Amino acid sequence: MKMTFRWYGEADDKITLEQVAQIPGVSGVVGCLMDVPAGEVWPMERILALKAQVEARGLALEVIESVNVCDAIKVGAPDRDRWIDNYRQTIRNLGAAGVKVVCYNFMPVFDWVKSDLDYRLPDGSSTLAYREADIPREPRELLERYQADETYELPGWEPERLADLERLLELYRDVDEDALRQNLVYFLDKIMPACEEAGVTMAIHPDDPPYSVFGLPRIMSTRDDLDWLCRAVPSPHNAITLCCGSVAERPDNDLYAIVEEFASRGRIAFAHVRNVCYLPSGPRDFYECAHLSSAGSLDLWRIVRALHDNGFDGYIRPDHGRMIWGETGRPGYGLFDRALGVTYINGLWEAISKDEEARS
Ligand SMILES: [Mn+2]
Repeated sequence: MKMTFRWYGEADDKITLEQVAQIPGVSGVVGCLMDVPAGEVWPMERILALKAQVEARGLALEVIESVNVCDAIKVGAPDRDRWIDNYRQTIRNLGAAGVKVVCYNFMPVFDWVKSDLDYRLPDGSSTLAYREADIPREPRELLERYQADETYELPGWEPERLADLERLLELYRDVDEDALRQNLVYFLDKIMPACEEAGVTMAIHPDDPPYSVFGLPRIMSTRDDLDWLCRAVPSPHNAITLCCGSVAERPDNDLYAIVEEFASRGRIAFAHVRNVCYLPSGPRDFYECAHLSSAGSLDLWRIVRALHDNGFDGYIRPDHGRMIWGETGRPGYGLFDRALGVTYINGLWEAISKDEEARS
């Protein structure tokens, strides 16, 4: 297990690399180039500059989140091969710089949906929440809500892309789940040889939330979806980002069984470990709580044990944290609560490992 921490880069993150390096037990940064538009090639010199910056702090740059897949590839547009060529070149560049895992998603239009970005908990902390009754009927209304506060800069919600919302929705009008599945396999089949050559593993992030929102197709929501993709593209370079929170946002997903199964099959390249707290207001309502098991609805000890006992040796990171201790910034991506998450997950891992050693 290699513990990492997501960092958006000097221009886009209030958190410094020095702060990340001071979190005990973090060996690497999950990096990205926020300003390269989806579809364009990530320039080699930019990747190397980021790597040098990260390594100067004693951290590794082996995971990227995300290299976004552009809409032309997702909808299977006539010119998609041109964009796939670009993606392939980005993979080659990243591999040459020592990157091992690329996290991406294949969700149409919205990378994630929440009803609240500033949901207040009784202890005064603030977090993200999803309350179905509060998700507007029209996607535009949700975006307006997000954009009302200009301090929110949300990954996956690039302003230029959002300005084009109507055009985007139109683009997906004839794309049903089957078409989206075919487009995903087409994309992966085309890039797998480059991944194999470059030593880069593609790790798909499950849908967040794991069901259709605004009538758009979703194809990475359940155990069977993950299984389908592993079989459709059997290369070991086609793998999963097991995001515990996203999977558990659908209570009929058996998260622990999914972690056990895909870890033992060697298909989890990257794990996002977090907790959620289900709300009584609706079967799909929840907020993102502290990582600690007793703070929410998930058993983090069971999750970490399922990874550990099934031979998981990939990258792991804490996921969204609350805003605590007066911190402000990118919703879900403050320093303090995620750092607590790192320490907690490392503690669980140490206890589980030493228990096993003591027994053997
Ligand atoms: Mn995640």
